[in-house]
Amino acid sequence: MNSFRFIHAADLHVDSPFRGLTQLPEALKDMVLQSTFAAWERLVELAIQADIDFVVISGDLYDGKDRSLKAQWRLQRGMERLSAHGIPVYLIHGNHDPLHEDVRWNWPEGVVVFEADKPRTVIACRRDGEPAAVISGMSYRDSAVYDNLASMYPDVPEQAAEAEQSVGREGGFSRSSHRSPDGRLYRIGLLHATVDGRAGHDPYAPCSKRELIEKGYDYWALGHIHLREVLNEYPFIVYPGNTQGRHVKETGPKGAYVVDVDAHGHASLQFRALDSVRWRNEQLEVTDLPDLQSIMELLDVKMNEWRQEAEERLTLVRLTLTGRTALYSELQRTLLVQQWIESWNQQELERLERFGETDIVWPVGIRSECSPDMDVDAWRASDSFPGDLVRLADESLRDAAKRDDLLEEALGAFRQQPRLQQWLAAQPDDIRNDWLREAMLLSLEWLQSEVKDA
Ligand SMILES: [Mn+2]
Repeated sequence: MNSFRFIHAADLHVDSPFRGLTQLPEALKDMVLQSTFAAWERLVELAIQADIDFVVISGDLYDGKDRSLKAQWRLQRGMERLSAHGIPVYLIHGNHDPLHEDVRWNWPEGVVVFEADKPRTVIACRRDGEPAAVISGMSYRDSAVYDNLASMYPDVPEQAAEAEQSVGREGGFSRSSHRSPDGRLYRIGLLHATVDGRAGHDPYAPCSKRELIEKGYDYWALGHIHLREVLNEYPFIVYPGNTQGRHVKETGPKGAYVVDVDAHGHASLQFRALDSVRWRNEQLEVTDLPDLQSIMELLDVKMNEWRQEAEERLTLVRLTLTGRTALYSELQRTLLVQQWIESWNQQELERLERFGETDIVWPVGIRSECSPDMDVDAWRASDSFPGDLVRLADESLRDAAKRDDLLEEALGAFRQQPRLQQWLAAQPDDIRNDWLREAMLLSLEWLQSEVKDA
């Protein structure tokens, strides 16, 4: 077997619209909107700098079925750079960018798009023309594919590749594709699929890990699940994750794998970050903090820590304050969180606008899940008025109709105001639950202090 090096990427989602970032200042919104394009350009740069033999992309290059021209054009420019450097790209289309008749596009020489009718198999060569791998792949024709595609992939891909060559289908750049010295080629399967079912993901092209292992391939280059994960080694079954996080549930570094395969078929994977905007979802424990000043200090310290970790990138962070604190009602009353955000954001805008810094850390939501410093469970178990209050709140949190009745009663005064009424009606369940829980805790805290004072 010949040693070689390739990049495995998936789920580029170029030109993602990033809806729901209306609160962001324009300059930051621009950085976010550019980020999926930027990740692609970094991928191209990485392929050129790291002396890659070829690139594989396992679906969802575009975010939408009707790819924007802008997205196609930026991909085209990158493909041209790779082509000029003699680096072929093997790609399939997934559920976000199915390969239907209206989206034909002429890529430069060296770009191989696997069709949607059935799996195809090609031989990928090193840049010196030596054969390296045999690659099977298949695109989606529609945005929902429920067939097990993996089961259709050839069991002996070398034979399938030979058959395709005999009818003139060649992969990458046309090169002499004689066999490697020991007649063995590294087997790669490009597949956009859900392996072993995943909660919260469309079960497209379902298959099992066991089945992929038994297929006899060396490396399953998967796409679809945006969370990076190596499901198995020998054979490798790999989700590289998306190249750029698109919302607060896609946290942490995002990028692609550089895979080195040696002459014995041993692979080593190296993750390389390609993102320019990084998402975080962080909980801050405030239990032991003595006063409001120390909470603000903690917020500042953490934000600056995340700035360091992001290495020049923009960080968008969702913050949740947690823990039991004697400062509970003070936190609510002073609107500390809002006041801290205003001063933090002011500082960040200044860094961006006056000094042109890009390593901005911006809160995209902050909430408090703190509870007062008291034993709610003890009250819950007690035969008392506060006990009734806790149990009523529990019950209403389980029963949405009951909860809404309570809120309706408490917030009745706002109904006179059409816009307020509209806003109230639009609030989702989790916000309503927060209100109810907070009302219960504040009442409980007040009741408890009354008892103490008496
Ligand atoms: Mn995707």
